Amino acid sequence: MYFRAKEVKSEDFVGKEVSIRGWVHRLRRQKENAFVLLRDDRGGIIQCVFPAGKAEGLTIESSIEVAGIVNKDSRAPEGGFEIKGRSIKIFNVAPADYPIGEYQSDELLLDKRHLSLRTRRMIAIAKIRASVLHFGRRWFVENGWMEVTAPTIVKGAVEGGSTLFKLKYFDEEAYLSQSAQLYLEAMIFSLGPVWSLTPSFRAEKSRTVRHLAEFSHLEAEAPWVGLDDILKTEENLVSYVIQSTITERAEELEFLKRDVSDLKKVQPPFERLPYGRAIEVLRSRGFQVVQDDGSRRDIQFGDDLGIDSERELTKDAEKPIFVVGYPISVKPFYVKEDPQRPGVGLTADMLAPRGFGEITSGGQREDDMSSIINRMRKEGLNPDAYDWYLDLRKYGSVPHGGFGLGIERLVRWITNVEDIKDTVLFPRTMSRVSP
Ligand code: NSS
Repeated sequence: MYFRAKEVKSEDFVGKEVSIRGWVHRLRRQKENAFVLLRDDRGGIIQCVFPAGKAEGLTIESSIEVAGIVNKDSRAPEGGFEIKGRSIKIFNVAPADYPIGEYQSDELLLDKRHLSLRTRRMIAIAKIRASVLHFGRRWFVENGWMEVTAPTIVKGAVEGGSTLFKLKYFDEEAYLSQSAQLYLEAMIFSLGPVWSLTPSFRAEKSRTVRHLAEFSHLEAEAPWVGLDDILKTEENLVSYVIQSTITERAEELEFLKRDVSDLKKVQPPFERLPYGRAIEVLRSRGFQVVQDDGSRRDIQFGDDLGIDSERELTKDAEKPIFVVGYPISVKPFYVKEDPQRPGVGLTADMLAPRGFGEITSGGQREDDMSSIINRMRKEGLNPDAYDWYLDLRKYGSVPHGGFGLGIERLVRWITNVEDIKDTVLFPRTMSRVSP
């Protein structure tokens, strides 16, 4: 029987013989003894001490199996327990040129991500991400939502043509999906409230710390709901995921030096800030936008909110803020226009506090056939390309709505890492498709 480091670092194991498998994380030789920090396959670390002769030939990242007696010694790093090694079996001796050391450029760490994901920082982030996914799934299951899977090879744009990845699909042209939304909309008629976790693809031509070309998209859709129901779903889901994750991953968050006192305050309800009010706040602070020709002007009603305006709006906030009621002119064709306020969409983005910005976007969908066709035409889309989607407005259309949440955006906020590329093990961006 093999143990992991975490299990044997306990009073119960002191004096017992254990076997443990892993990799040489650090190595220090003295005249008499060799000190090996062994990293197991869940990133747990324990010191193993050998008579110097037994550790000969060992190198960083060599894979080993150690048998020995658990010993308590306050000098032992990583928690005051160690293994007095009796025997060591070497599976593979790694060459001495292991490229990941203590100080490396971010670019090198990305080029060698297949190896740098063995670092403690990446292990901690990966574990937090796993908890986010786990608790997200659990929230949906416990609240009566059904998990579904939508295709990722599609024929139509959801979020505008400029970020579509085109691909050759046998003799046709197809795209990588930007969102499962249109498919989820089809499913609510027979499956009720549904949700999915699928990769979404965006040919993002800008380099930012919050955009990926491929991201994990958590999406939900339900019949007979309005904007307010959707926002309640979002704030309940996000609060649950955060509270559960910071409890389960306290150790990892501490390793990352993430102060969780702010995150503890993330409980419903979140503020609803009307879009018009957001523009007033930004104007009162002299906020400007850069125009296409590079010149600047004051932000005004009708402008979309970009990264900088989101940062300005949330920099002092402790909890997320919903910006509600964007003009339909800055939102896609599917957003329902508020019948009481022409030009205003029944839609909201959730902005994470402290400048992290948008993590979800959702709202009520346009359920009227002629309105949605008009909106498609205004956006330059050909309604014929959406024939199956328009059938949903024809056969038993109902008020409905949903949202999409970017997992990496949420993990970035929870972990407080600067670059979204570090929230995913193998990031895809404009300049990176490998490893
Ligand atoms: O484009 S969104 O704002 N909205 C949609 O795709 C809807 N069709 C979702 C829906 O209602 N079912 O993207 C939703 C979220 C957004 O708030 C971000 O958190 C995330 O998806 N997102 C991204 N994350 C990382 N990288 C990129 N490029 C990205 N684009 C969106």
